[in-house]
Amino acid sequence: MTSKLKEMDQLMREAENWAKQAEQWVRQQPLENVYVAIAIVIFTSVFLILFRCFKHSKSNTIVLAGLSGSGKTTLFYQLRDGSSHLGTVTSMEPNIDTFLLNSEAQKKGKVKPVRVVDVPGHSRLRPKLDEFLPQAAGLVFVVDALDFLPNSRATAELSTMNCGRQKEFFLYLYDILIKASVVRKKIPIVIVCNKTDKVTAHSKEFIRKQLEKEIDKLRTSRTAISTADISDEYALGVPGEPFTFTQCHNKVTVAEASSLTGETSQIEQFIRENVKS
Ligand SMILES: Nc1nc2c(ncn2[C@@H]2O[C@H](COP(=O)(O)OP(=O)(O)O)[C@@H](O)[C@H]2O)c(=O)[nH]1
Ligand SMILES: [Mg+2]
Repeated sequence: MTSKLKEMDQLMREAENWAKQAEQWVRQQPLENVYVAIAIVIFTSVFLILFRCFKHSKSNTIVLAGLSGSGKTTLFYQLRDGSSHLGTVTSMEPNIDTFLLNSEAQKKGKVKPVRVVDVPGHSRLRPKLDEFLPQAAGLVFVVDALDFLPNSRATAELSTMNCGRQKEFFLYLYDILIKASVVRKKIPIVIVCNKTDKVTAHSKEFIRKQLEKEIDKLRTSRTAISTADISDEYALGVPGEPFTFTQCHNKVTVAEASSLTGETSQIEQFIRENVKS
């Protein structure tokens, strides 16, 4: 016991010695050096504090987008409650809630809650998307894999109304991909081929290829009109090469899901990759 006390005493004395030597050294320094040292300490502290704040403010918002009827609201409830709340009506206001993913409910305290925004697909409400995109850690673009008929023969046979819907659909995705808020912040996007519980649903590979083809067409026709001078839009892909999602500055992946039956693991994985605990 006494030896421990002695050790402590010795240590204290050494520390005092060190402090005295440091004080002497500081006194010998020209005043400017001391000021510089103080400035460095203040600067570093401010930097560290800001860094911490920035780290904490990392977004946990996931935005759900896509045409109405693709299954966004069903997905929203599936992620939150693990059930589909059958019979959802067409929403006119975004559904917003912050929650633990239902599949992670038992990990309470270990995982970060996710803020999910379900933006209605109605064309009049699309500007709402611009409100939420700047805060997004990721965007889930829901595609109705049942209602997907993009090949030219089928399109030719479609009624004009359906044809318009297809066009609207491609334009919606295209407009998101060229948005400055998406490209500059490199917001990761997952294109979800939904409703795969039905056997007639198209595969994600098929949908990916068709989307790339249609976006390629839009890209050529659109850049011919605007000379890409519009400041809040970015040109897509590599000039002279057929468009693929891998050319995007942000990560664009394709996944499959059935929000009705709760097969949403690929979406949950995307969310967890982008909303870190
Ligand atoms: N078979 C099937 N139907 C679905 C699926 N997800 C949604 N639906 C149906 O598609 C319709 C539109 O869904 P909703 O979530 O309201 O779409 P939203 O307009 O994008 O919000 C509803 O009748 C849903 O029951 C799915 O994964 N499989
Ligand atoms: Mg909805």
